[in-house]
Amino acid sequence: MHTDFSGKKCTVIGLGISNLPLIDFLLAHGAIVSARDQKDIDKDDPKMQVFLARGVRFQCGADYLKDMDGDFVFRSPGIRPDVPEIAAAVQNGAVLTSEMELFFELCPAKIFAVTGSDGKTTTTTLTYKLLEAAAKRAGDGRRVYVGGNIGAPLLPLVEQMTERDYAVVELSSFQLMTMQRSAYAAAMTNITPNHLNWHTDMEEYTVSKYNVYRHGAKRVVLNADNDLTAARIGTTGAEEIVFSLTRSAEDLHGTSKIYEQDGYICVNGEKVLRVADIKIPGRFNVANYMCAIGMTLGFVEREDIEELAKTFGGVEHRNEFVREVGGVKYYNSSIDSSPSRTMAALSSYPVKPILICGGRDKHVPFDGLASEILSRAKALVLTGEAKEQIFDAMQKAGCADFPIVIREDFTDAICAARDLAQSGDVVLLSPACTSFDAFKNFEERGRKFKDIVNQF
Ligand code: UMA
Repeated sequence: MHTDFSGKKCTVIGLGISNLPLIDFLLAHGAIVSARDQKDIDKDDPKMQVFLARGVRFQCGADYLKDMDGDFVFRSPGIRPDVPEIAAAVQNGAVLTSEMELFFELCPAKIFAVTGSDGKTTTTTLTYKLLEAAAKRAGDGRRVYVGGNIGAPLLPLVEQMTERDYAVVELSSFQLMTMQRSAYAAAMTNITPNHLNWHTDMEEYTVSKYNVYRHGAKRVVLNADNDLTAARIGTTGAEEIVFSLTRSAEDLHGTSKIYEQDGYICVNGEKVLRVADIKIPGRFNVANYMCAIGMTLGFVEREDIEELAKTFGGVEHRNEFVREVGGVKYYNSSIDSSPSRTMAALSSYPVKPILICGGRDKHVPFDGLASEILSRAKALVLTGEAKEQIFDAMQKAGCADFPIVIREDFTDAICAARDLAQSGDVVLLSPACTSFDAFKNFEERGRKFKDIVNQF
């Protein structure tokens, strides 16, 4: 892609986390920027005032996509590339791209990219932390960056990156769908049905994910336990590192093999990490460690992996260990805004947790969750808008003797969970609902939970 924006007309669609810093970047490189969003902008916002003063033209509301032209069109991840107005602009000669594609185009650092339906944020974070330990050990001033779908745009930092640095990027299928470049090392944690209200079908979703390596990745890390990622083994033309929670070394085929044997994660016959040393709970986190170890193979030392495993308490709001009080361990998994995520969280703990659930429902049935709660939780505390709905599902599932407490107030709900708990128990916030009935977002809900628990 041509990256000289001086005097070029650039249309930026979607004014969110990815694209606001992109506008700064384009303005700094002499572009003429038109910014569009279905939502109206707040003209009193100092950021918007700066943009207006610098000549950015805004087109918002119902007609925000109308009459699109220009040399470049940058879409937000959540906007499909084939909406008719974008297709028409491309037909008229515009280059369709995005903040992430421009980052890949310009980044001099070695890029390590992680995608997948589950576990990508944890795997991205582990990869980042391992490379950071490696950089520290090298002591030569190289820096490690982390961003992408994880929530931090990397484009604003690209001009300070050098060839010696590492950039670890989490990529979503939305971002990957139009990607024309690949990372140095690319991982797919797994591919299972997801975002099918955005993608036309499973095929489109899967092919988008494959874009993470298809444009020249040197190293590909693949999960041999998942059909759609295992299907790529032997086809990528890159160094293939395959990992599995269930298969033995003999049953794996790749340049390097990562598997579990005698309680250790092993790499090509060598014991690398004792599984019991991994502080974050859940079998899926063992797989996330395998994937991150594959991504960083040859870059990190065994001691760095062990140190991380023993100390890393998890990504904030994802099965995050908060503290232990009176022998009760409290975990915050406020990110779990759907029943399927709560079901996955419930299966992560060695003891049956006392579960705190509820919030605003996403019109997804709670029936499957209710039976999981009956078999995998010790007790249930309900709060938030959806509490009655979840309670109804529990009754349908046959909860006669199962302890359920309902509390209107979030703080009261957490106190009720504490009162139910005895030494050795786990209290888990995994709401199965969004936070929007009472909070700005899941982060605010998770922080509130931690504040309350820290006051116990
Ligand atoms: N908008 C439109 N028209 C549309 C859709 C959106 O005008 O059809 C506007 C919205 O009004 C909004 C703006 O576009 O003002 C941007 O919204 P956005 O949420 O689509 O994008 P960002 O704020 O830039 O956030 C994106 C990712 N969001 C999505 O992919 C939907 C964030 O991932 C990511 O952290 C961020 O870029 C930084 O890279 C979030 C996510 O939910 C966490 N990702 C999905 C996932 O992980 O499952 C893919």
